[in-house]
Amino acid sequence: MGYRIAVVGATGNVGTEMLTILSESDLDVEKVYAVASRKSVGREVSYGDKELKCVDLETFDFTQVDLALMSAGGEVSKIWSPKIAAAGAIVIDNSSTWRMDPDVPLVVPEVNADAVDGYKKKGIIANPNCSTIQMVVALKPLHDRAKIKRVVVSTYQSVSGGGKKNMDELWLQTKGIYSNDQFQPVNFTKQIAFNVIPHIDVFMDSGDTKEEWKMKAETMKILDPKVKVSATCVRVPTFVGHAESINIEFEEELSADEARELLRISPGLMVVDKQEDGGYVTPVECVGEYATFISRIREDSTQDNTLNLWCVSDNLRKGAALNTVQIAELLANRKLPRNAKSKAA
Ligand code: 2RA
Repeated sequence: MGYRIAVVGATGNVGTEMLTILSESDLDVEKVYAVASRKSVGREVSYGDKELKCVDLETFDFTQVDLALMSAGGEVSKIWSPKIAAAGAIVIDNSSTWRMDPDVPLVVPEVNADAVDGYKKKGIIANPNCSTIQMVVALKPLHDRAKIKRVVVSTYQSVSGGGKKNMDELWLQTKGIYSNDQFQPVNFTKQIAFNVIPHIDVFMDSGDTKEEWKMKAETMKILDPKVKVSATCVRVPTFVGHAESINIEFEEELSADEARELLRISPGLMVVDKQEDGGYVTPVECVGEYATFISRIREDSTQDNTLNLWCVSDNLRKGAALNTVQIAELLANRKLPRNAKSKAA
């Protein structure tokens, strides 16, 4: 008997990706439910070559599923993830709500797969922030080889990270500029079309934004609490695909050549790195891909034991939906039992 899975937030950017990736996964799936808010009940969503009708989160019986893949926003997760766990299902939650809870594992399978066993505490596993996931997949093999002291990262984050409404606004602003229509930013603080905005999520007392704090705190929880991270997170006018410029200082010497060969053989990564026109990956090329791409690997001539690299990944896939399904696959490989509270267990 396969797993019965609820995708909660099935009509959002990440929810639709989770359904697609589930349909492509080797996971033994018996039944998938598309769960959404009341306003989307009855709406059809694609699950591979099938169509699923959305059912109502408020009335759905979660004792009939073994896993709930959540991407419905922080407020919904705060209320519903514990409720769903209490119904006996294991929740893999994409919001930031549970990530720093000491009783909730924060998991990137290529980095800290064994942490997934911590799900037994609260029945909840947290999926990290998209910009954190792609970075730690790249950092992990380098950290194991030469022990990372400090990371300085600048991100170039596509608007899809903020949901469909942001994608619609970029499109409208771009059209507005070409057609000389006047427009006022709605979801963004300033014009995003043909512009970049150094502000994602809210500002904190430190002067960092919460997105920058997430990259710091989550990397310490997933990879190593001793690794120092300084982040600047920027919204750029692309639709899908986050890019990052990463400067990494190591305890030990690590040449660019050695790093390149190490990354080339590491899980979840694809190295495209030639010092020539087009010898690197750009966000439009990562869309729909599972891999995190690494380019521009080079020594930092201004500081010993320090490398620079460029990291690009589909923020809706590895940054969210794919990592979530990979965590589900980890649980299945660990023979996760079916929901004991199901009537037909
Ligand atoms: C963003 N990382 O890009 C945040 C949330 N997905 O908007």
